[in-house]
Amino acid sequence: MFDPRPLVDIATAIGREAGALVQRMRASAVVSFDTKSTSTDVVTAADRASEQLVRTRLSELRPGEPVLGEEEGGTVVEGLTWVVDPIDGTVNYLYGIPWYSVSIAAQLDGESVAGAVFEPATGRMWTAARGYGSFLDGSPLRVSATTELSLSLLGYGFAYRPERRQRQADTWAGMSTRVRDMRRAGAASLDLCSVAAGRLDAYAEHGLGRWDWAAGGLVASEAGAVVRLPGSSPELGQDATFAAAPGIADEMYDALVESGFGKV
Ligand code: LIP
Repeated sequence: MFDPRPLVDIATAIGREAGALVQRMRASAVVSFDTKSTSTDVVTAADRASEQLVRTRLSELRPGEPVLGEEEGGTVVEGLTWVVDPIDGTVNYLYGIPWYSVSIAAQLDGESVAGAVFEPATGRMWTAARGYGSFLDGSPLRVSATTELSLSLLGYGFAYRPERRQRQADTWAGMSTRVRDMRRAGAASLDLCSVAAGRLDAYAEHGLGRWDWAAGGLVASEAGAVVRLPGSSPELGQDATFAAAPGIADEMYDALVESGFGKV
């Protein structure tokens, strides 16, 4: 039987190396930076250097295996593909908010089998291997036991494009009276890990890249979360990512649909 755990070890080791580089570079990397899809969608020299380090190390440790990365692109193939977000939460990184990660996943035929989400600012390491559970610094993770929607804490996000943000804001306004409270933390990989740890009861967002959810989605599902990845739930929207504790997953899903989440 295929054992993905050695792939977690590789993702963990490389994630730490890239995270150390990201931290070393921060003072200079945030002085001048480029933008991508909009003027608020930033990319720094640290994003690029981190992805280059990950690619170089993967070519040494796993020669010939393809890589899909946020900054240099790539494609997911049949067989094994490495999926990399060199800095997830780049705006947080730019502002010095210590909530960003280096996210590295291994996908088999497009499905995550191993993942590591490393927090350079704190040194925390989130890991998961399909069928073997998920962990924070080696301690097992389990989602919250929440069963009441009105007592749940919902994580969410916004796209970069202004015209979509207004529609998203309308949805989040509709949800605000149906849950305990809401958090917009700015790093999808860590939002998904937060669901795994019970720090959020649910999380939903549109428009994420595969690199944003590839590792964190596995951490969440291996901790017992109900996870719906882009393309799996048309009612939530073709590019929706959703994760929730099982006790509220159906109710949260329905509430999001009723609030118009599927139409943003
Ligand atoms: C970010 C995501 C976040 C989303 C941001 C952005 P990046 O990824 O982690 O959840 O709301 O718009 O996509 O760009 O920092 O890698």
